[in-house]
Order: sequence, then structure tokens, then C-alpha cells
Amino acid sequence: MDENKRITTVEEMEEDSRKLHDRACEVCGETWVERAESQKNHCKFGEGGICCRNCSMGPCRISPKAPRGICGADAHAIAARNYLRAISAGTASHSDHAREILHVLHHTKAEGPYIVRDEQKLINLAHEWQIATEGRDIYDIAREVAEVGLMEFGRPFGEMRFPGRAPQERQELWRKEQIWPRAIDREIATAMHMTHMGNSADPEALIRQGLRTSISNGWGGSMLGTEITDILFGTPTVRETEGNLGVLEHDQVNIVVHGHDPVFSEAIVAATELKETLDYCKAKGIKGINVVGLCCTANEVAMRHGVRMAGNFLQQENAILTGACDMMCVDIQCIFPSLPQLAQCFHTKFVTSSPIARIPGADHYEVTPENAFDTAKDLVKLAIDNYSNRDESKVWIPERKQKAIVGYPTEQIIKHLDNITNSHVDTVGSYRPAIDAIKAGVLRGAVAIVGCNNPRIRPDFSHYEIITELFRNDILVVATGCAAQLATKAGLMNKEAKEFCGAGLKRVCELMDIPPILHMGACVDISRMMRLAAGIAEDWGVDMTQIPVVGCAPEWMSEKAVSIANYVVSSGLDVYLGIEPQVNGSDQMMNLITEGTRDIVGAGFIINTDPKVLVKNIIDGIEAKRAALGI
Ligand code: SF4
Ligand code: MSK
Repeated sequence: MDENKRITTVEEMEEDSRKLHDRACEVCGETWVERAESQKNHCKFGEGGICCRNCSMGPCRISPKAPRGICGADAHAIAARNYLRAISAGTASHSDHAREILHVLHHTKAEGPYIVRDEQKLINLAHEWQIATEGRDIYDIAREVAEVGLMEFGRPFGEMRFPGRAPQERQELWRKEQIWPRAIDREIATAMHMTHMGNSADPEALIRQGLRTSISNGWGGSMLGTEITDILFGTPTVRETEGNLGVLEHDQVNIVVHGHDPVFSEAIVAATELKETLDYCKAKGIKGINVVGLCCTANEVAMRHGVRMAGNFLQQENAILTGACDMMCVDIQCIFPSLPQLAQCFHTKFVTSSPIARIPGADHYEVTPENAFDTAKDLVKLAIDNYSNRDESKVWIPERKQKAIVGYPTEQIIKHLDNITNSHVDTVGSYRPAIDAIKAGVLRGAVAIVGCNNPRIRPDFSHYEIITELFRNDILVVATGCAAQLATKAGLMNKEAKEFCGAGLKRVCELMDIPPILHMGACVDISRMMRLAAGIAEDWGVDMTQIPVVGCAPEWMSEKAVSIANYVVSSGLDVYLGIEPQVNGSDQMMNLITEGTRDIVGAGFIINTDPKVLVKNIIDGIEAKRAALGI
């Protein structure tokens, strides 16, 4: 195979982005590139996390001349409070997303529009929660499961359920350290209360609440989001798709779905498949409708429908700049408020759908479980009508796209492992074949690569460098979010990518018939990764801190990422960060997040902005875990 065709390099991606960007400057002035330039030389107080505006005596900024705020809070207290607030915002985002999904589950009924697609997963969850299923209508069960799930947010007494899915040692540790979360909303409220003026100033106490709040996300909100989404829309299965802006079509109506919550995008996809929609399109003389995704909504619909992925976070403006986007429908999170303005420079209709993400200049259609399908039908027709408004002189669709294989939730990983050991009944349904490969050294370990991209560093480059170096070192990669999209754009997320791997990983890919990087979904699906790591530790018979599996967020940017990184650490896995958290104005906080958490949960952050150094740190970390296990 011609190597140049097999991979799209970061330089090639940049070339396409530059061309689109130059057109943006001609047509409508700016993109994130200009805005990042104008924000250069970031405020050092903000960067260090040592600016406090938690009361109106301030804002207070900490410097050698002014080492305390007016109330007496020092740099450590202020940095820790700001950090805990970031964890809380991230936890709130993932968890509120899950809450909405639970409300949709509560609305399901046999006649639709929303139905239960994975009945077995619903029944399993009902059993896990001691909800009676015998002789009951599946929609009765769905309603009760939704009600019990919703109690996870605000139960007045007791504690959360899903942390009980962690290995026994983890559960005991979380109890001993008193960081087993009580309820999602309660942990967020406690965090906000602790950080209010005149409360906690002790960085360690604030960090402990950060860990507890983050567990309520990873082993709570996010896990609920994943589980209920699977019940509603089906547990993902392995599918072929394509990625990068080349998935936009010249001769079809292009609808881009963007955000995170698949409730709206599922309705859009369904509406495009209706006979009446297709007839309408045909009557207008248009060849077809092409739905493509951006960010995590892309991951959701790719894994369940094979919908193609237009790109990751910093590519969202580019999709409009092609001039070929007839409609962009957004739901929640990671949506640039610049998009409606950009859309107005073209013919693109820009539609918001959630009261959580209202943006000036957008056409707002509030989507509810009751009206989602009718709204989607109307919007798809509007997009079809809008096709004729495309100005061909403004259209440029980059040709580059790559094939990808997506859809590896834990169920699919186990299935692939079962396929290679089908005669060994004792290993069926377990991770033991993978563990054996790690013990034998054929695989050195696994890394979960997650997160966004970020103009602070060269976008996409760190992901690319780290993933390819891990391949060469026989380390399997699992990916979610925009990291998974980079791998897709680059052409790394397909089976041919085994040619870039060391002999051991290549052999494993061949035996299991998998790519060397497994697509596990959207940001909320990092909860799938926690279950994978927990399952490996349990089947191995060791603690999660001991397995040669780590997390890495090379280009993260969001508060959700801060929450995620903390729940991964709380689960006992080291996390390698390519962007520094905003706490470096406090040496105590820097020490707490890199070393201090090791005394509490047995893991911490390793931070380096140079991807070559960071990946070396990862490999060294994995080898150290192997050595400690005596393998
Ligand atoms: Fe300043 Fe303290 Fe108020 Fe923060 S809480 S703004 S440090 S006085
Ligand atoms: S979409 S949180 S930019 S991964 Fe989940 Fe991408 Fe990061 Fe948003």
C-alpha cells in the first residue's frame, strides 16, 4: 500500500485548514486563529489560577507584593478553589447531559418516537438496581429505571450506586478516604459551597472534594449517560465510516450535527431516512442528503449509524468555511459562539436546539422528547430548501478523508477477545487473552487517549505524535472524543494502520481483527474506559493502580476534561497531560495534583507540553508498572 495515501499528515491537515482560513479572512474576517493571536500573552494570574473573584471585595490577584487576598486567602487556597470549581463545572456538564437522557428514557413508549433499543441492557441495569422485571412491560421497567437513575442526582440520604461497579479494592479505598460520592448534585453543591467566600482554604481538603466530585461524574453522570444512551439508541457495534472534511458532498444536502447529546442528532438522522423526506429531496432534483458529524455528536452517530465524521473541535468553523454546509444543527457543549456569525457569511442555516446552549444569531428550535422527530423533519426540509442558496463561487471542499473503523464499547472488545479463544471456555467473556498478551510482552500495555484540541499548542500534532509512537512501542490505544477524530482524520483508525505498529501490536491486531486504536465513543464514554480498566484489573487479580494502563489528554481544553482527568486518577490510573492545569501559581497545588493524590488514590498527573517527552514519560511509566508486576 502507498504509505502517503494511507496516512494524512498533520501538515496536510494544516494545509487544508490554511486554505479555508484564508477564505474566511476574505469573506468574513476571522476564525479562532485570529482570536487566539489576539488573546496571546495570557494573563499570568489566570494561567496560574491565582485570581479570585469569589466575592465583591475582590477581584484579588496574588503576587509577591500582595501574597494574600483581602480576606486572607493565599495562592494555594485560591488556586485550589478555582480548580475545584472547574471540576464541578465539568461534572455538571457531563451529568446534566445524562439527566436529559434519563428524561428521554422516561418518555419512551412502544409507539415511539423514542423507544428502548437495547432491552437486554435495560433488564441488566434493572437487575443491578434490584428493580423487578418479571412479567413487566419493558416500558414500565424503563420508567422505573429512569426514576431510580434520576435519584442518583439528588438522593437525600445514602450514596451513589455505580461506584459499586469498581473493583473491591477501589471501593474500599474510596470509603476509607471518604470520597465515595453521595449524589451528583450534592457533590457539585458541596464543591460550590466549599469554594464560596469564607469557607475552605485548605488545598488538600479542596482536592479531596475534587476527587469525590469527579467520581460522581466518571462513576456516575458519565456512566449513566453512556448506559442510558445505549439503552435508547443501541449499544454501538463495529462499523466502517470515514472522517475529515472530504466527507462533505458537492451534490448533496450537507447537514452537520455538532455537540454531544445524541437525542437531537438521532432524530435528524431518522428524519433523513424517511420516504417523505427523500421524495421531497428528489422532487427538488437533489441527489441526496448527507448527514455528517462534528465533535462528540459525530462519535455518537458514527458508532451507531456509521455517519461520517467531518472533524474535531478546532475544525468546527472549517465545516462552515467550505461553503457547502447547508445546515448546522447543534445540541450542547464545545460549540463556538462564533459559528452563527460565520454561517451568515455563507448560506448556512445555524440551528440551536437546547436551552443549555443558546447563541445569539442562531435559529433556535427548542427540542423536547415530544417534538424532536417533528422538529427534525421540519429542519431537514429547511436544509433541503437551503441547498439552492449555495453560492458555488464560495464552495471549496477539501478532498482529504480517511476510512475508519469505529464502535468498540467493552462488549465489542470482549467479543473480539472471545473470537480468538473460542475453544477456551474458561476465558470466554473475560479480558484474560489481552492480559496474557500483556504478560507475555507482546503488548506492553494500553493508553486511553482522550480530549480536545487546543490552540495553545500545535493542534492535532501532539495526538498524532503520541499515538504513532505508542503504536511503534506495541502499546494499544483506546480513544474517545476529539482525539479519536484526529486518529480518524489521519487514517490511523483502521486495520491497515497495523503497518505502523511494532511486531507485537501488529500481531494482536491481526489475531483480534482490530485496528491498533479502538474507538470507544464520545467524552461521556470515558466511563467505558473505566469499566475496561476495572475489568482488566479484576480479571488480572490486581489493583487498578498496578495494571500497565494509563490515561493521556495531550491537547485538552475543557472543564469537562479537568473532571475526567480527576476521575481517571481517582480510579487509580496515572494521567499524562499535554496542557498544564491552571494551578501553577501555587507550588502546593502543583505538588498535590502530581504527587499528593498518589497518597490518596494511588495515581496522579504527569505533565509535559512537549509530546515527544510526554510519550517517553508514558512508555517509561508503563514499563515501570510492568517491572513492578514482575513481567
Ligand atoms: Fe478576594 Fe477573598 Fe473575596 Fe477572593 S474571597 S475575591 S480572595 S476577598
Ligand atoms: S467534543 S470536550 S472538544 S474532546 Fe467531546 Fe472534543 Fe473536548 Fe469537546
